[in-house]
Amino acid sequence: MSIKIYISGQYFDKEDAKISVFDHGFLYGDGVFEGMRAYSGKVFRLEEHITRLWESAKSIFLKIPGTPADVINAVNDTLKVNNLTDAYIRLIVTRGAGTLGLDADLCKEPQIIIIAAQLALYPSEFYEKGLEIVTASTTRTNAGMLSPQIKSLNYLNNIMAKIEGHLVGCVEVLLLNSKGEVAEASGDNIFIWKRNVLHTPPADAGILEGITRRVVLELAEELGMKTKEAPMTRHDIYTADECFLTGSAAELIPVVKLDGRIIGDGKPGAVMKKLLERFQQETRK
Ligand code: PXG
Repeated sequence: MSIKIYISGQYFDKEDAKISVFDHGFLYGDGVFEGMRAYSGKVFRLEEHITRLWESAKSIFLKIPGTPADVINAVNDTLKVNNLTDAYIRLIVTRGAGTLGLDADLCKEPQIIIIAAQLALYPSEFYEKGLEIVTASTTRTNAGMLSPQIKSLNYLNNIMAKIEGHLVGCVEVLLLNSKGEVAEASGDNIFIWKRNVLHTPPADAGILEGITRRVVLELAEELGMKTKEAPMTRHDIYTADECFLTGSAAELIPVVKLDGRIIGDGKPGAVMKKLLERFQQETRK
C-alpha cells in the first residue's frame, strides 16, 4: 500500500503528492521544516517541535495557515492514516506558489506537507563502535546571514559539509562557526564529557537548538550531572573523555574519533550509554 502524504488538508498517494514548480520552497528553499520521531504511536515532544516550527516561520515572515493545534492534529492524523506507530515524520511549510521573482508577497498560499515514513536508522554498528568524524571546511552559516536557529529549507550549508565527510569516508562531520568555535554536526548537536562535566555549545554558537539536545540536558541534570553551555573548541573535543551527537533521528550516537584524534579510550563512553538508556525510557514511556 502506498503511503499517504498530507498536503494542506488533503491526503495523496506518494505518486500523486506534488507541489508546484513555482513554489518558493522549491525555487528558493523558502520555507521551514521539522523532523520528528514517533514512538508507539506518540510523537516525541510534538509541542516543542511545533513551537520551533512557528518560531522559524515567524523569523522568515512566513504565516503558517491554521493554528498550532490544527497542525498537531494533522501530524497525529497522518500517522493514523498510514497505520504507523514508530516512524519518522517530516513536516514542511513552504512559502507556496509565486512567480519566478523573489517577491514573497506574491506567494498567497503557504503549503503544509506532512510525510510519515518508516524509520531509516543508522546501522547498530555505529552505536556499538562509535563514529569517526572530521571537521568540514564549510563553516556553519553565520547568524547575520541566516540564523542557524531557523530550521529553514535552505540546508546547503549542512549538505556541503556532509558531502565533505563522505569524501573521506565519514557519515557525519563537525562544523565550526565563523569564529572557529565548535558549532554542531550537519544534522545533530554535539556534546562532550570532560572532567565530570557535560558540555555543549550554547545557542548563539551558530547551532540549531535541538530538541534532543534540550532533553539530554534535562535528563543529565536529573541524573545529577553538572552541565555547561559554553563556547567549545576542537581542542576540547580532542581531549574529552567522551563525545556524542544528538538528534531526533539518531537519538544519542557516540563519536570516538575527530580529525584523527582518538577521543577518550576510543570506545562509546559510560556517560553516553547512561544518558541514552534514560533517553530511551523517556521516549518509550
Ligand atoms: N542540528 C541540525 C542542523 C539539525 O538539522 C539537529 C541539530 C538536531 O535537532 P533535534 O531537534 O532533531 O534534536 C538537527 C535536526 C534528517 C533529519 O532527515 C535532520 C534533523 C532531524 C531529523 C532528521 O536529516 N535535524
